[in-house]
Parts: sequence; structure tokens; C-alpha cells
Amino acid sequence: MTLVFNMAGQNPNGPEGDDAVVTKTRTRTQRPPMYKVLLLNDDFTPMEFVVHVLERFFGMSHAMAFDIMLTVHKKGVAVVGVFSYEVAETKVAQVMDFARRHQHPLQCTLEKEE
Ligand code: TYC
Repeated sequence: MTLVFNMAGQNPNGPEGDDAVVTKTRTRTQRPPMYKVLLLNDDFTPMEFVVHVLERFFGMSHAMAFDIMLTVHKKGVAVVGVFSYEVAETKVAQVMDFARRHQHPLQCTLEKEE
């Protein structure tokens, strides 16, 4: 795009005579949206399996994994991590695939952070 001005400070092509695009400057900084990964309770998945999932896919210590598993068991749901969309989507897919292969109904999902 080329913007040309004459000596009077006017665009000689007229106000719409160029492919110029003038945009306002943003004052607020754009952060990339982040996504919460949620683990859901169910009545069938063994507690040890959930603890193993949290250690394996979310890098938690055994104590931390046990704690979060109990929170999900008691409250129904817990945030197990916050990631970029790509990473969150991958974690959900890994957990769902691992649970399915072991024939457990464990559910994991993602939610955009506000
Ligand atoms: N409620 C399950 C049980 O009593 C344990 C469990 C915990 C399942 C967390 C899923 O995300 C979950 N065996």
C-alpha cells in the first residue's frame, strides 16, 4: 500500500482514490486466550487410575495428584491445568484416549478462561 500526499497535505487521488487502510492504534494489549482443562467425576473410574492420569499427563507429584483426584471425587469437577488452546486440546485427547483404552468412563474437557 502506498500513500501519496501533495504539498497541501492532501491525497491527490482523493479520499477514496487509494487502497490505503488507516487503523486506530490499540491501547489494550492482546494476550493469547488460555484454556482450563477440567476433570469430571464419575462413579466407576478407579481412584488410582485418576491419580495415575494426573501424574502421567499433568506432571503432578503423587501427593498433588491424590489431592486433586479427591477434590474431583467430592466436588464433581476440578481444574487440573491452564494451557494454550493447542496444549489443552492435546491433554484432553490424551486423557480421553487413555481412559477409553482402559475402558473407564473418565471425562476430561476444556473451557476458555475469561
Ligand atoms: N468417583 C470415583 C470413585 O469413587 C473416583 C473418581 C475421581 C473418578 C475423580 C473420576 O475424575 C474422577 N471410584
